[in-house]
Amino acid sequence: MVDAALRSQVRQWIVEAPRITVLSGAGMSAESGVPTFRDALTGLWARFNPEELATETAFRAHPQRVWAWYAHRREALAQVQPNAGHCALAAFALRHPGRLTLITQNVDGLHQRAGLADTIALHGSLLDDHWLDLPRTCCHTEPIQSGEPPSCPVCGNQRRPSVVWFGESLPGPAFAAAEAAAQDCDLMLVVGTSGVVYPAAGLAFTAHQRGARVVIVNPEPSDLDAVADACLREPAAQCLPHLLENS
Ligand code: BV8
Repeated sequence: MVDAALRSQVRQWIVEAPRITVLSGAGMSAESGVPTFRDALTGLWARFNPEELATETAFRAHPQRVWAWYAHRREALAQVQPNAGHCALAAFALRHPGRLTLITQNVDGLHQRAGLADTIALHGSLLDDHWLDLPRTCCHTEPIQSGEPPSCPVCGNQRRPSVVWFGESLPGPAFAAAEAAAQDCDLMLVVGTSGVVYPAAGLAFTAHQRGARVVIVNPEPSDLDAVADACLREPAAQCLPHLLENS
């Protein structure tokens, strides 16, 4: 049930906020048909935890299994489009240049496809890959040998998805920009995240501690509810257009 009065209050907070930071997670893309991170473990991968697949150790131990999981998720992305929530955020950013900073934990590129080119992508991109080990001359000169995973035909160096795996540090510049956006904002919208994964989830605490209002958009409770000034129990693609359009 939509809380229209709370939604209207949040709309007013948005109008009044000179600087808005958005922190999005997998729920942002749920209505585009992209399974949330936890849901992405179905079928062949149902028996694994994300932490058992999304790590360098898992990739080195089972390169074909891990590569196949990412290839499966990548193929699914080819069929999906940004949803009304992605588009509402991009349209708002266009109407208010420099006022909205978007930080995403998602690796699906949908915010960027909706028009938010300067999205801070904390966990990299499912659409790109790079060398697992430091590339040698042969990795640059020889054609990549196809396979699961593709590899260098001379030294055997493997390609890996350009996502941040568990146990890997986030890209320094991206996380520094995200921390600054959390520290400097007047309002943080936390959309579609369980708040389980760090250091990304910690950004909501940073915003709260710096005195920003924190608004959560999530049909379910999350680990970040404790720092929220308001929780809108609605799906992102339904809620964000109401919050952002005509403002
Ligand atoms: C780090 C890319 C420093 C990969 C991802 C041991 C060693 C090292 C670190 C750790 C450790 N133990 C713990 C840690 C920290 C670890 C961590 O947080 N673990 C968790 C599991 C406890 N973090 C790390 O490892 C990070 N690095 O700490 O580096 C370091 C380095 C070396 C040594 C020591 C320290 C790296 C974390 C990045 C992991 N990579 N993605 C891939 O995609 O395969 S994270 C991955 O999980 C996703 O990208 C996403 O960010 C995250 C899942 O979170 P959500 O986005 O919230 O998704 P989820 O499915 O959980 O929730 C969806 C939500 O949406 C739900 O609440 C649901 O209700 C809601 N929803 C559903 N529908 C809708 C909706 N909301 C709105 N509208 C809807 N329609």
